[in-house]
Amino acid sequence: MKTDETVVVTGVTSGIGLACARTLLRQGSKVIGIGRREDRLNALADEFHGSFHPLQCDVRDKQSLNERINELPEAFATISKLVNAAGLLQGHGKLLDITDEQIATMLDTNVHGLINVTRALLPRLIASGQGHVVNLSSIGAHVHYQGGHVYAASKAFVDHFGRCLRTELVGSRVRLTTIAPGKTRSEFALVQNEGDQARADQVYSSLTPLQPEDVANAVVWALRQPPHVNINLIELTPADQELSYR
Ligand code: 8X3
Repeated sequence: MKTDETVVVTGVTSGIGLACARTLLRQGSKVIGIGRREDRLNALADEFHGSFHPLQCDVRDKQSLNERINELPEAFATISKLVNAAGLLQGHGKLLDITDEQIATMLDTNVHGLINVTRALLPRLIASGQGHVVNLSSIGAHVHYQGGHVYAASKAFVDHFGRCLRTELVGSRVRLTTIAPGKTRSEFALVQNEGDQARADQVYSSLTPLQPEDVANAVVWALRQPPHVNINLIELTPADQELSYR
């Protein structure tokens, strides 16, 4: 399927963001990938030459983000879709067990970063006449569990921010979808555990986790609905993920 759309994907260098980018590129979309790791961005640009534009940037850095977006080459300047996939969890335990720095990193990335990218791109999405924002939230936004605190609440922000933004987008031809996945095997657990692979593996030891591609399928399905259909929310989890703490 060849499309003429250009999609911005944040968090594109790993996990769900990467799976979304790969699925969209294989379907013929052009993708602008926002991420911090230059080597991985360049590898994608080599693999999808001409269809993938690397935008090396930290979503927390609003000024640099806006500058880089304003410098986009003509072939990638008309943007109609945004997938906000950048997000992270850092640390373990109760609220007093995590550091100020971990709290700031999660809030700056999951909340401010998502706001920065959305505000930077919204004028282009509106101008396209076929805009769509897909925000990656989490099952953690819908259930409460011990140890959730800052991360889960940051994802509840994503959920509620999306619902409110959707009300002001009605009539603008910009649709908005929230995707709330459960445990998904990716570098997410490695980041949470500061690179400790054994501890990261434990996160998925009691179940068969979602793969990033499972979540990407939901994202792309929502994007591919006819223009009169807005998918508001998709919540998906591993079949064997415990939800009794709802
Ligand atoms: C993380 C998913 O199930 O670990 O977004 O809370 S879960």
